[in-house]
Amino acid sequence: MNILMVGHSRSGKTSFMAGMYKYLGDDKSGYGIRAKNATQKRHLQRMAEQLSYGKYPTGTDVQQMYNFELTCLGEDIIPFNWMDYRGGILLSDDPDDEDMNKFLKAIKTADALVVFLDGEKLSDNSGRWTMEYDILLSCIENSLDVDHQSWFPICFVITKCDMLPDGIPFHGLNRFHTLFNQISDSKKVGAMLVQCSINSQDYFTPFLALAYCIYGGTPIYIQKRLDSMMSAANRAKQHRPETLIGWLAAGTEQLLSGAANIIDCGWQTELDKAESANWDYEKEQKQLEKLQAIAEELEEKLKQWSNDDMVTFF
Ligand SMILES: Nc1nc2c(ncn2[C@@H]2O[C@H](COP(=O)(O)OP(=O)(O)OP(=O)(O)O)[C@@H](O)[C@H]2O)c(=O)[nH]1
Ligand SMILES: [Mg+2]
Repeated sequence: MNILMVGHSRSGKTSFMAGMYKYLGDDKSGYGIRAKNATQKRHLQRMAEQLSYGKYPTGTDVQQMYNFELTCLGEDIIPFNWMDYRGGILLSDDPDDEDMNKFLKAIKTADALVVFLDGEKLSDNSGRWTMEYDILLSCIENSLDVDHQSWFPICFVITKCDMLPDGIPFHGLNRFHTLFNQISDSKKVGAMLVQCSINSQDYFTPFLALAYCIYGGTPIYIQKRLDSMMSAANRAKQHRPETLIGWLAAGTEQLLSGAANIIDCGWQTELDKAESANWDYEKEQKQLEKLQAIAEELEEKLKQWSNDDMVTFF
Protein backbone atom coordinates (compact mmCIF):
# COMPACT_ATOMS: atom_id res chain seq x y z
CA MET A 1 0.00 0.00 0.00
CA ASN A 2 1.11 3.55 -0.74
CA ILE A 3 1.07 6.14 2.01
CA LEU A 4 1.73 9.69 0.84
CA MET A 5 2.84 12.58 3.02
CA VAL A 6 1.46 15.94 1.92
CA GLY A 7 2.59 19.25 3.41
CA HIS A 8 4.40 22.47 2.70
CA SER A 9 8.15 22.81 3.00
CA ARG A 10 9.34 22.77 6.65
CA SER A 11 5.98 21.50 7.91
CA GLY A 12 7.80 18.54 9.51
CA LYS A 13 7.29 15.61 7.11
CA THR A 14 10.82 14.21 7.11
CA SER A 15 11.24 14.83 10.86
CA PHE A 16 8.03 12.85 11.40
CA MET A 17 9.39 9.96 9.34
CA ALA A 18 12.69 10.07 11.28
CA GLY A 19 10.63 9.95 14.50
CA MET A 20 8.63 7.03 13.17
CA TYR A 21 11.81 5.13 12.41
CA LYS A 22 13.29 6.04 15.79
CA TYR A 23 10.24 4.65 17.55
CA LEU A 24 9.53 1.61 15.38
CA GLY A 25 12.67 0.86 13.32
CA ASP A 26 13.57 -2.84 13.65
CA ASP A 27 11.60 -3.17 16.90
CA LYS A 28 10.96 -6.86 17.49
CA SER A 29 9.32 -6.51 20.90
CA GLY A 30 5.94 -5.34 19.51
CA TYR A 31 5.03 -3.42 16.37
CA GLY A 32 8.01 -2.44 14.24
CA ILE A 33 8.97 -1.29 10.77
CA ARG A 34 11.71 -2.79 8.65
CA ALA A 35 13.33 -0.79 5.86
CA LYS A 36 13.71 -3.16 2.92
CA ASN A 37 16.39 -1.23 1.09
CA ALA A 38 19.87 -1.22 2.66
CA THR A 39 20.74 2.35 1.57
CA GLN A 40 17.42 3.70 2.83
CA LYS A 41 17.89 1.79 6.08
CA ARG A 42 21.28 3.42 6.69
CA HIS A 43 19.80 6.84 5.91
CA LEU A 44 16.86 6.29 8.30
CA GLN A 45 19.13 4.97 11.04
CA ARG A 46 21.32 8.07 10.72
CA MET A 47 18.31 10.41 10.85
CA ALA A 48 16.88 8.59 13.90
CA GLU A 49 20.22 8.68 15.68
CA GLN A 50 20.67 12.39 15.02
CA LEU A 51 17.19 13.03 16.36
CA SER A 52 18.41 11.63 19.71
CA TYR A 53 20.91 14.51 19.81
CA GLY A 54 18.16 17.00 18.91
CA LYS A 55 19.37 17.34 15.32
CA TYR A 56 16.60 17.43 12.69
CA PRO A 57 16.93 16.07 9.15
CA THR A 58 17.90 18.50 6.41
CA GLY A 59 15.25 19.75 3.96
CA THR A 60 14.25 17.27 1.27
CA ASP A 61 15.74 18.06 -2.15
CA VAL A 62 15.12 14.73 -3.78
CA GLN A 63 11.83 12.99 -3.20
CA GLN A 64 12.07 9.42 -2.00
CA MET A 65 9.79 6.45 -1.74
CA TYR A 66 10.76 4.38 1.28
CA ASN A 67 9.90 0.68 1.16
CA PHE A 68 8.90 -0.70 4.54
CA GLU A 69 7.36 -3.79 6.04
CA LEU A 70 5.18 -3.49 9.14
CA THR A 71 6.22 -6.21 11.55
CA CYS A 72 4.73 -7.59 14.74
CA LEU A 73 7.06 -9.42 17.16
CA GLY A 74 9.59 -9.45 14.33
CA GLU A 75 7.24 -11.17 11.85
CA ASP A 76 6.30 -9.54 8.54
CA ILE A 77 2.69 -8.32 8.44
CA ILE A 78 2.18 -5.97 5.51
CA PRO A 79 4.46 -4.09 3.10
CA PHE A 80 3.93 -0.37 2.60
CA ASN A 81 5.57 2.48 0.73
CA TRP A 82 5.99 5.78 2.51
CA MET A 83 6.48 8.71 0.18
CA ASP A 84 8.46 11.77 1.22
CA TYR A 85 8.05 14.66 -1.21
CA ARG A 86 9.86 17.97 -1.07
CA GLY A 87 7.17 20.32 0.21
CA GLY A 88 8.49 23.07 -2.08
CA ILE A 89 6.60 21.58 -5.02
CA LEU A 90 3.28 22.71 -3.51
CA LEU A 91 4.27 26.32 -4.20
CA SER A 92 5.95 25.58 -7.54
CA ASP A 93 4.48 27.54 -10.46
CA ASP A 94 6.55 25.73 -13.08
CA PRO A 95 4.10 23.70 -15.22
CA ASP A 96 7.02 21.55 -16.47
CA ASP A 97 8.15 20.63 -12.95
CA GLU A 98 8.73 16.87 -13.23
CA ASP A 99 8.38 16.39 -9.47
CA MET A 100 5.02 18.16 -9.54
CA ASN A 101 3.72 15.74 -12.18
CA LYS A 102 4.96 12.78 -10.15
CA PHE A 103 3.33 14.22 -7.04
CA LEU A 104 -0.04 14.64 -8.79
CA LYS A 105 0.19 11.05 -10.00
CA ALA A 106 1.10 9.84 -6.50
CA ILE A 107 -1.87 11.65 -5.00
CA LYS A 108 -4.19 9.77 -7.37
CA THR A 109 -2.69 6.37 -6.55
CA ALA A 110 -2.23 6.78 -2.78
CA ASP A 111 -4.08 4.37 -0.47
CA ALA A 112 -3.76 6.77 2.47
CA LEU A 113 -2.71 10.39 3.02
CA VAL A 114 -0.87 11.96 5.92
CA VAL A 115 -1.40 15.72 5.78
CA PHE A 116 1.02 17.92 7.71
CA LEU A 117 -0.09 21.21 9.28
CA ASP A 118 2.59 23.34 10.91
CA GLY A 119 1.29 23.99 14.45
CA GLU A 120 3.05 27.35 14.71
CA LYS A 121 1.35 28.63 11.57
CA LEU A 122 -1.96 27.07 12.55
CA SER A 123 -2.00 28.96 15.85
CA ASP A 124 -1.32 32.29 14.11
CA ASN A 125 -4.51 34.32 13.84
CA SER A 126 -3.26 36.77 11.19
CA GLY A 127 -4.70 34.93 8.17
CA ARG A 128 -1.23 35.00 6.54
CA TRP A 129 -1.27 31.30 5.72
CA THR A 130 -4.64 31.10 3.97
CA MET A 131 -3.08 30.54 0.56
CA GLU A 132 -0.96 27.65 1.88
CA TYR A 133 -4.06 26.04 3.40
CA ASP A 134 -5.99 26.43 0.15
CA ILE A 135 -3.20 24.69 -1.78
CA LEU A 136 -3.33 21.80 0.70
CA LEU A 137 -7.10 21.67 0.44
CA SER A 138 -6.93 21.45 -3.34
CA CYS A 139 -4.39 18.59 -3.08
CA ILE A 140 -6.72 16.70 -0.74
CA GLU A 141 -9.71 17.36 -3.01
CA ASN A 142 -7.68 15.98 -5.93
CA SER A 143 -7.27 12.81 -3.98
CA LEU A 144 -10.94 12.65 -2.96
CA ASP A 145 -12.03 12.92 -6.60
CA VAL A 146 -10.47 9.50 -7.24
CA ASP A 147 -12.93 6.63 -7.12
CA HIS A 148 -11.19 4.73 -4.33
CA GLN A 149 -11.90 1.01 -4.25
CA SER A 150 -12.21 1.09 -0.50
CA TRP A 151 -12.62 3.41 2.45
CA PHE A 152 -9.88 6.06 2.24
CA PRO A 153 -8.02 7.24 5.37
CA ILE A 154 -6.57 10.75 5.76
CA CYS A 155 -4.50 11.53 8.82
CA PHE A 156 -4.05 15.22 9.68
CA VAL A 157 -0.95 15.83 11.77
CA ILE A 158 -0.42 19.13 13.61
CA THR A 159 3.35 19.33 13.96
CA LYS A 160 5.77 21.13 16.31
CA CYS A 161 3.33 21.02 19.27
CA ASP A 162 6.28 20.91 21.69
CA MET A 163 6.96 24.53 20.70
CA LEU A 164 3.46 25.67 21.65
CA PRO A 165 1.70 26.25 24.99
CA ASP A 166 -0.82 23.52 25.93
CA GLY A 167 -4.38 24.18 24.78
CA ILE A 168 -3.44 26.94 22.32
CA PRO A 169 -6.25 27.45 19.76
CA PHE A 170 -5.48 26.42 16.19
CA HIS A 171 -7.24 29.23 14.29
CA GLY A 172 -6.01 27.92 10.93
CA LEU A 173 -8.17 24.80 11.35
CA ASN A 174 -11.25 26.98 10.60
CA ARG A 175 -10.19 26.85 6.96
CA PHE A 176 -10.51 23.04 7.07
CA HIS A 177 -13.91 22.82 8.75
CA THR A 178 -15.89 22.48 5.52
CA LEU A 179 -13.61 19.60 4.49
CA PHE A 180 -13.90 17.96 7.91
CA ASN A 181 -17.70 18.17 7.72
CA GLN A 182 -17.64 16.71 4.20
CA ILE A 183 -15.49 13.83 5.46
CA SER A 184 -17.78 13.26 8.47
CA ASP A 185 -20.76 12.94 6.10
CA SER A 186 -18.91 10.63 3.73
CA LYS A 187 -18.92 6.85 4.02
CA LYS A 188 -15.98 6.55 1.62
CA VAL A 189 -13.43 8.68 3.47
CA GLY A 190 -12.35 8.96 7.07
CA ALA A 191 -10.05 11.37 8.85
CA MET A 192 -8.10 11.48 12.05
CA LEU A 193 -6.52 14.55 13.63
CA VAL A 194 -3.52 14.23 15.90
CA GLN A 195 -1.12 16.66 17.55
CA CYS A 196 2.51 15.75 17.26
CA SER A 197 5.89 16.58 18.76
CA ILE A 198 9.09 15.23 17.35
CA ASN A 199 12.28 15.90 19.30
CA SER A 200 14.97 14.01 21.16
CA GLN A 201 12.42 12.69 23.72
CA ASP A 202 9.07 12.57 21.90
CA TYR A 203 8.59 10.43 18.84
CA PHE A 204 5.67 8.16 19.66
CA THR A 205 2.91 9.94 17.68
CA PRO A 206 3.96 8.71 14.20
CA PHE A 207 2.86 5.26 15.35
CA LEU A 208 -0.72 6.56 15.77
CA ALA A 209 -0.74 7.90 12.21
CA LEU A 210 0.77 4.73 10.80
CA ALA A 211 -1.73 2.58 12.70
CA TYR A 212 -4.61 4.58 11.21
CA CYS A 213 -3.25 4.32 7.64
CA ILE A 214 -2.53 0.60 7.90
CA TYR A 215 -5.92 -0.08 9.50
CA GLY A 216 -7.66 1.89 6.72
CA GLY A 217 -5.64 0.38 3.87
CA THR A 218 -5.87 -3.25 4.99
CA PRO A 219 -9.26 -4.26 3.42
CA ILE A 220 -8.21 -3.30 -0.11
CA TYR A 221 -4.81 -4.96 0.35
CA ILE A 222 -6.48 -8.18 1.53
CA GLN A 223 -8.87 -8.03 -1.43
CA LYS A 224 -5.98 -7.65 -3.90
CA ARG A 225 -4.11 -10.58 -2.33
CA LEU A 226 -7.26 -12.75 -2.39
CA ASP A 227 -7.72 -11.97 -6.10
CA SER A 228 -4.18 -13.07 -6.89
CA MET A 229 -4.62 -16.19 -4.72
CA MET A 230 -7.72 -17.11 -6.74
CA SER A 231 -5.85 -16.85 -10.00
CA ALA A 232 -2.92 -18.87 -8.54
CA ALA A 233 -5.42 -21.54 -7.40
CA ASN A 234 -6.88 -21.68 -10.90
CA ARG A 235 -3.43 -22.10 -12.36
CA ALA A 236 -2.72 -24.95 -9.88
CA LYS A 237 -5.96 -26.67 -10.91
CA GLN A 238 -4.76 -26.73 -14.50
CA HIS A 239 -1.66 -28.69 -13.39
CA ARG A 240 -3.64 -31.30 -11.40
CA PRO A 241 -4.53 -34.48 -13.38
CA GLU A 242 -8.24 -35.32 -13.30
CA THR A 243 -8.49 -38.69 -15.09
CA LEU A 244 -7.01 -42.11 -14.21
CA ILE A 245 -4.66 -41.90 -17.19
CA GLY A 246 -3.68 -38.41 -16.08
CA TRP A 247 -2.81 -39.67 -12.57
CA LEU A 248 -0.82 -42.60 -14.05
CA ALA A 249 1.10 -40.22 -16.29
CA ALA A 250 1.71 -37.90 -13.35
CA GLY A 251 2.90 -40.86 -11.23
CA THR A 252 5.34 -41.90 -13.97
CA GLU A 253 6.52 -38.33 -14.20
CA GLN A 254 7.06 -38.27 -10.39
CA LEU A 255 9.17 -41.45 -10.63
CA LEU A 256 11.23 -40.01 -13.46
CA SER A 257 11.64 -36.81 -11.52
CA GLY A 258 12.84 -38.82 -8.48
CA ALA A 259 15.53 -40.27 -10.72
CA ALA A 260 16.27 -36.82 -12.08
CA ASN A 261 16.69 -35.47 -8.52
CA ILE A 262 19.39 -38.05 -7.88
CA ILE A 263 21.39 -36.48 -10.66
CA ASP A 264 20.15 -33.06 -9.46
CA CYS A 265 18.72 -31.53 -12.60
CA GLY A 266 15.82 -29.74 -10.75
CA TRP A 267 12.89 -31.07 -12.75
CA GLN A 268 9.54 -29.77 -11.42
CA THR A 269 6.61 -32.06 -12.22
CA GLU A 270 3.01 -30.99 -12.82
CA LEU A 271 2.09 -32.47 -9.39
CA ASP A 272 4.91 -30.50 -7.74
CA LYS A 273 3.56 -27.34 -9.33
CA ALA A 274 0.02 -28.06 -8.12
CA GLU A 275 1.24 -28.94 -4.61
CA SER A 276 3.46 -25.91 -4.30
CA ALA A 277 0.62 -23.65 -5.42
CA ASN A 278 -1.63 -25.29 -2.80
CA TRP A 279 0.99 -24.83 -0.13
CA ASP A 280 1.51 -21.19 -1.09
CA TYR A 281 -2.27 -20.76 -0.97
CA GLU A 282 -2.41 -22.04 2.61
CA LYS A 283 0.60 -20.00 3.67
CA GLU A 284 -0.89 -16.91 2.08
CA GLN A 285 -4.26 -17.54 3.73
CA LYS A 286 -2.60 -17.79 7.17
CA GLN A 287 -0.71 -14.56 6.49
CA LEU A 288 -3.93 -12.75 5.55
CA GLU A 289 -5.69 -14.07 8.66
CA LYS A 290 -2.80 -12.71 10.72
CA LEU A 291 -3.11 -9.34 8.96
CA GLN A 292 -6.87 -9.28 9.61
CA ALA A 293 -6.23 -9.92 13.33
CA ILE A 294 -3.65 -7.11 13.39
CA ALA A 295 -6.12 -4.72 11.70
CA GLU A 296 -8.67 -5.56 14.41
CA GLU A 297 -6.08 -4.96 17.11
CA LEU A 298 -5.17 -1.60 15.54
CA GLU A 299 -8.86 -0.67 15.44
CA GLU A 300 -9.08 -1.35 19.20
CA LYS A 301 -5.99 0.77 19.80
CA LEU A 302 -7.44 3.61 17.72
CA LYS A 303 -10.68 3.50 19.74
CA GLN A 304 -8.68 3.62 22.97
CA TRP A 305 -6.57 6.57 21.73
CA SER A 306 -9.79 8.38 20.83
CA ASN A 307 -11.26 7.68 24.31
CA ASP A 308 -8.04 9.03 25.81
CA ASP A 309 -8.37 12.19 23.65
CA MET A 310 -5.08 11.49 21.90
CA VAL A 311 -6.75 11.55 18.49
CA THR A 312 -9.97 12.97 17.01
CA PHE A 313 -11.96 11.24 14.27
CA PHE A 314 -14.09 12.87 11.57
N1 LIG B 1 10.41 21.57 17.88
C1 LIG B 1 10.05 20.89 16.80
N2 LIG B 1 10.55 21.22 15.61
C2 LIG B 1 10.17 20.51 14.52
C3 LIG B 1 9.26 19.43 14.61
N3 LIG B 1 9.08 18.92 13.38
C4 LIG B 1 9.84 19.67 12.56
N4 LIG B 1 10.51 20.63 13.24
C5 LIG B 1 11.37 21.69 12.71
O1 LIG B 1 10.94 21.98 11.41
C6 LIG B 1 12.02 21.87 10.49
C7 LIG B 1 11.55 21.38 9.16
O2 LIG B 1 11.13 20.03 9.28
P1 LIG B 1 11.25 18.99 8.07
O3 LIG B 1 10.91 17.69 8.66
O4 LIG B 1 12.54 19.12 7.37
O5 LIG B 1 10.10 19.54 7.14
P2 LIG B 1 9.65 18.93 5.72
O6 LIG B 1 8.16 19.01 5.71
O7 LIG B 1 10.26 17.61 5.47
O8 LIG B 1 10.22 20.02 4.71
P3 LIG B 1 10.67 19.79 3.16
O9 LIG B 1 11.66 18.70 3.15
O10 LIG B 1 11.23 21.11 2.75
O11 LIG B 1 9.42 19.46 2.41
C8 LIG B 1 13.03 20.96 11.21
O12 LIG B 1 14.32 21.19 10.76
C9 LIG B 1 12.83 21.29 12.64
O13 LIG B 1 13.61 22.43 12.96
C10 LIG B 1 8.72 19.11 15.90
O14 LIG B 1 7.86 18.23 16.09
N5 LIG B 1 9.15 19.86 16.95
MG1 LIG C 1 11.51 16.86 4.03
